[in-house]
Amino acid sequence: MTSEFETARPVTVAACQLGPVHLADSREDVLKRMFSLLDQAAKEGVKLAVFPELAFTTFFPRYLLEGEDLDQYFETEDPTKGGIEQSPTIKPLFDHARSLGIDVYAGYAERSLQKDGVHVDYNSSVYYSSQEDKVIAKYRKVHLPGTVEPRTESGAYQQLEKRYFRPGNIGFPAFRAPGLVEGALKKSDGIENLDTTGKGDPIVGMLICNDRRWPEAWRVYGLQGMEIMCCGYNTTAFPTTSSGHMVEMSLEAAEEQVMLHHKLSCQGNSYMNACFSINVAKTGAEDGNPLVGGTMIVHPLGYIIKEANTKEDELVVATIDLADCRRPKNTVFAFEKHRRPEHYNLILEQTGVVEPELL
Ligand code: CDT
Repeated sequence: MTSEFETARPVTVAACQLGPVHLADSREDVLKRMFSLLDQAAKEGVKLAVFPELAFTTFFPRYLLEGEDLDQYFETEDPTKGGIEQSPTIKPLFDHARSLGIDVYAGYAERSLQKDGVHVDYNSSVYYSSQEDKVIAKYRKVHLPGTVEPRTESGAYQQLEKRYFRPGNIGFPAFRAPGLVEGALKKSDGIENLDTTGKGDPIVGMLICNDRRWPEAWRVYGLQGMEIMCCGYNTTAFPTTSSGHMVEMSLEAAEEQVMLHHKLSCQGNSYMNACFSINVAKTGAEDGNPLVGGTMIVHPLGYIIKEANTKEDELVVATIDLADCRRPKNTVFAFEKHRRPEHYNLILEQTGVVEPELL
């Protein structure tokens, strides 16, 4: 696939799909499952392992919780005590990854301590670099689905992310991940007058679940040259109405529709931004609540390279060549060159729809 003008930049990556995490499952048990996926990944030469959204616990925003019942799901980050790397729940995962030389993306519920004991909660993910032995990037989910107040109609499905989390305040910052590809160009290599595009360490972006349905989010990363999008999710296996009821259709048809929209979002946006994407589900039924699967690694040309075929813990591995991100950009489709931002103001200014006047 690499054109004669591009240098191959291969890297082996893994989507670490998790099966259900039930209310009764201990953090230790979940960590053991994650270790086992990392061990398998190491045997396959994986350098980057991506885990789901809220990977360490059940998807708790489906429950109305308060006090300690809610607090137990959060990782407290006290900037005076070192960041998330120090969490007793998460540190063992990073330590294990480091011993195997694997980078990790993982989602978790972040309780960010401010001054005076106040805290702000986010649905977050971090990127741990095994070469640096530290978290080198954090993302806070921007597009929070659901409601602040619990739905009251009987039979309504709860999705309380808007209640438990604040929208992310970091935006969509792409970053470079060191140590993943050999021969990556560095600042110190004497690069004056050299076109370094597509020659450095991989450029990575992070999204969380619902964010993957927003082309704006992908594009902001696309404009930073993002080459690998990491996205973990917990997606209910049936579409719901605005009142939280399942759209009337058979369970099979419902799941098929959810899967279609998941795949359209990841494949379409990977194609439109010329990037690979590693999309990772927590799946199966968590205490009877079905989550869709669909874990997959997508190519910059939009096709699925590899996908999961279970709803259990499963490793999906692919060796991807980042030079393939250059290929669409060297054709007539080069979004970064030919875009017309002078016509895109509405996207920045407006929420809601303003229809043209009635005829
Ligand atoms: N976790 C998450 O963001 N889930 C949403 C669905 C929420 S409404 C059922 C998603 O976009 O997959």
